[in-house]
Amino acid sequence: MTLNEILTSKLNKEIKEASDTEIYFALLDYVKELSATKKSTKESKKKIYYVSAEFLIGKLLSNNLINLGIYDEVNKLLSDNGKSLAQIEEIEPEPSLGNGGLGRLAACFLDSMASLGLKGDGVGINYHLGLFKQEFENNLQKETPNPWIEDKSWLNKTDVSYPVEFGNLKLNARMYDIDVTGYENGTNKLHLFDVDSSDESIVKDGISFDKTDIAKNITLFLYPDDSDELGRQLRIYQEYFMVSCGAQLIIDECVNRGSDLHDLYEYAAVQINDTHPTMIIPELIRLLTFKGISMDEAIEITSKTCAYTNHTILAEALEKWPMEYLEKVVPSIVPIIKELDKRIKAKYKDEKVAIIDSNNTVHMAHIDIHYGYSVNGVASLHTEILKNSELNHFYKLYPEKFNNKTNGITFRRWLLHCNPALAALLDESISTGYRKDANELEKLLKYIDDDAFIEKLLNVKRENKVELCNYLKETQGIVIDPDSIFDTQIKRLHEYKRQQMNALYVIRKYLEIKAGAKVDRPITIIFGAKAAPAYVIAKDIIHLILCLQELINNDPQVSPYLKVVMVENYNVTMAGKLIPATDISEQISLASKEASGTGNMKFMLNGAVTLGTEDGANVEIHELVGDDNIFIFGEESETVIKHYENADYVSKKFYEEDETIKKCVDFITSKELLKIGKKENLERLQKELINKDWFMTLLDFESYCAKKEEIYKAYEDRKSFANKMIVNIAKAGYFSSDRTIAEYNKDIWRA
Ligand code: 26V
Repeated sequence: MTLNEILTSKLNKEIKEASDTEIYFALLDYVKELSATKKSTKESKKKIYYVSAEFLIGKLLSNNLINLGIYDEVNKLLSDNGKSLAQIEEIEPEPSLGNGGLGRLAACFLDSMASLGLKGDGVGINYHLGLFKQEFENNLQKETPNPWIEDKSWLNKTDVSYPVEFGNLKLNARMYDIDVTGYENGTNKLHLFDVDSSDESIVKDGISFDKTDIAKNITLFLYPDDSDELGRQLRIYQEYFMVSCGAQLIIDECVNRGSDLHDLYEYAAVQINDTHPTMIIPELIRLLTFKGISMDEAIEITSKTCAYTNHTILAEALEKWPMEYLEKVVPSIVPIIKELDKRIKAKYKDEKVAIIDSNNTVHMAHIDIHYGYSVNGVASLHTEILKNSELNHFYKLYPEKFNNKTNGITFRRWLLHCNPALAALLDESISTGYRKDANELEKLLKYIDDDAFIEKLLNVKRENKVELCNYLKETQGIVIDPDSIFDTQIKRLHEYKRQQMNALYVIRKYLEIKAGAKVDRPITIIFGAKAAPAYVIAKDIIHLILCLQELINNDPQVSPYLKVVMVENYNVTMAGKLIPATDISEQISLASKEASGTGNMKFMLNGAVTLGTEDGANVEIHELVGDDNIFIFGEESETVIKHYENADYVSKKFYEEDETIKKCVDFITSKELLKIGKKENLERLQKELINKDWFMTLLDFESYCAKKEEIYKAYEDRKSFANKMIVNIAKAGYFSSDRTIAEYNKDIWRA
């Protein structure tokens, strides 16, 4: 049957006569049928289980069409019939099953495992409402539920179900599967566990709900508010729910494939994505002993099966649970955690490596490090910091466990899908080999100084900017100039990522323009960020940015030269539109704090030039592109770490001694801003910057502003800037998640 016949028969009418919604559901159906026919190419004994509380998969239709090799055909058929695939994509709801980088990484990894033909499935939770939807009201963030599951969706209900027992209740879990299509390769699965008793109707007033009704709420939201005790306990319920289902599934599947469980590690490699799935270790041990295996052996088997990835060194993000919570919620694994701790205490006297500390608090990462066979960081600087400072006590015990796996991104979504114009230019210039082997992007280097190529590349960028302008105008009523410089910072709102530093630059520029300074070319500073609902200062920073947007964009003296745009509800879909249109990629975290970053890689691949600190994977980007093709500023990680050790950074000194800093910080509570914003929020943020500034914004502010002026100036030499774009694209191949996954498989999983 031809594609036309298939769709027509599913629609029961001609494509011309069908609505976009009907076509969307017909394609959904067709893609699901087609992906079910694809088998993993590599027939190995071992299967990888990537266990993660987050899979930020984003919309799937176009990506699946690309991976199944039918995107162009579908696109053409639709346009021949007067329909637009882009329009149809708008109908698909975005599943927001992650917070940011960690969840998106998991999604890229699933794509790469399938694309490399590895047998590797994801295990997670089927959050009905995912991460909240962000709305702006009175220049403040408001959270509302974000439903994504429809009668017909990518989810396939299965008959697989497992009991999960908590302290005070027993739930019956059901498995749902989403197909993960590989790029011209086999299909794997993302297994998402759920309960039939989940009840969205208990959500009232924004995103608040009864946190005690576990049977109804356990799969409602991603990370419910953990600022209170009930929220934190609900998180333990969710985590145990996920890993208990995962462990039961792994054991069942391995037995079905021939394991006698004594050799489980030959059949399964379990990758623990941050500490959220850590309880899979005691749970596997519990289940193995339940099957008659001795405690000693169960521990050994589990340790040879599980590997841990660390994604942050921020102390507040490393999970620690009071023993009394675990006793209440997951009593069946408490004796095992105590046994694991007892063995460590018998071996090592150092309190710092204990699992249960003297306050009776359980350190989840310590379980992973002692009882997993691999510990990896996500960029080379991050891994070095883990080895030399954060986890040094453990590194001394187990040097052989520590390894680095620099993050990557899937080029299917972050190039082929989000930037078809650039992909077409690459096809025409270096042929299509880079689609399978990202290192072939280096062939682009021969176009340096090639005027004809440069013109085409700049045209692609300009087309993408125009497209973004149209989209923002239509969807958010925001008007921006495609001939301005697009300078973009999109990522979760966190003080360490320092959106506040960018906002202070905006203030500085605003004051300069007000005072008569000339700007060579208009600048558009774009932000996109969600703040955790209980993270007060992060929400204050959003408030400041929104107030600046209102002030500046309505000031006829300034707005022709400077615009601020804060996009609402920044998500994967929005990232796919912003990144291809961006000129300057803001990666300005305080050195040592951003484990890797992956947005930095997406921007580079799409021809944006980085303005950043020597942090996370920026360091590796810098090494690859060289000094001329990146704009680096700020204190280095070693200096920053010393400041923390000596507790000698005093932000107030910078505020008092530097006139410009003082002027910018004072402006936060100027009469102009107080007319627009809320005094309480703006004052709180200002005080935080003057008296605390834990992430040293004022320390780097001067060098940041100087670099920003330098990159804006460099932009004016269009040819030389285009050469920088070329080098960035050409060197991005290293950051393909196919490379990352190949390394995980070679060094850790060996599947
Ligand atoms: C979590 C939390 C939760 C409590 C409040 C403070 C806080 C701060 C940070 C986090 C991050 C948790 C882990 C995480 O998402 N890490 C990110 O992982 C990405 C993929 O490896 C990496 O690129 C990012 O640099 C890293 O921040």
